[in-house]
Amino acid sequence: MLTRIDHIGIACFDLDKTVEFYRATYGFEVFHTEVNEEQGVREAMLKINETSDGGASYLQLLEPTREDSAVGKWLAKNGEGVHHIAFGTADVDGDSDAIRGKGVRVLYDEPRTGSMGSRITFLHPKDCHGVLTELVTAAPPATTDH
Ligand code: V0V
Ligand code: CO
Repeated sequence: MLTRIDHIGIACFDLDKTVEFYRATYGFEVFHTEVNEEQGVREAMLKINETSDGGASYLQLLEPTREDSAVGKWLAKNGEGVHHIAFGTADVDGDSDAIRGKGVRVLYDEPRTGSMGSRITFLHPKDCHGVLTELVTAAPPATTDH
């Protein structure tokens, strides 16, 4: 079951400048940054709010690490802007299977690694009225040994 907006993915040419815009304009601070080589992105997560299912909603600012990545290709064609929307679920495997069963193309056979150790998959934008749609299951909270 999809229970929240996990994030909105925004493609940008210059991550540092875009982060600074969101800080200076809205007061949003960076919660997390990482490079995801498989996806070809350098990203910053800005937490907007916590949600009632224990998760949170973020803006995900994305700068391509290579021109032939999904975000690199999209930027070259469209310029900066909203690239995808991501729904949060506790069960990305079950929800992808159910959605695939409705005839929507799910891009990965098995979910891959996303931001902050999450597991992610994508639905083809041509099957979703022009919206590249991601499904995310957040990593379980870190446990300690004591
Ligand atoms: C492409 N199209 C889009 C789109 N990207 N439409 C809406 N939103 C987008 N973001 C349209 C494009 O205009 C074309 O339509 C058609 O799809 C085929 O696009 P293409 O330029 O030929 O590109 P493809 O087919 O090589 O790749 C498109 C897909 C690719 C969606 C398959 O971008 C992909 O695999 N995306 C999933 C991975 C991804 O986006 N990773 C970056 C975020 P016309 O012109 O034919 O009508 S990583 C992330 O979110 C992480 C790590 C996270 O959340 O944790
Ligand atoms: Co994303």
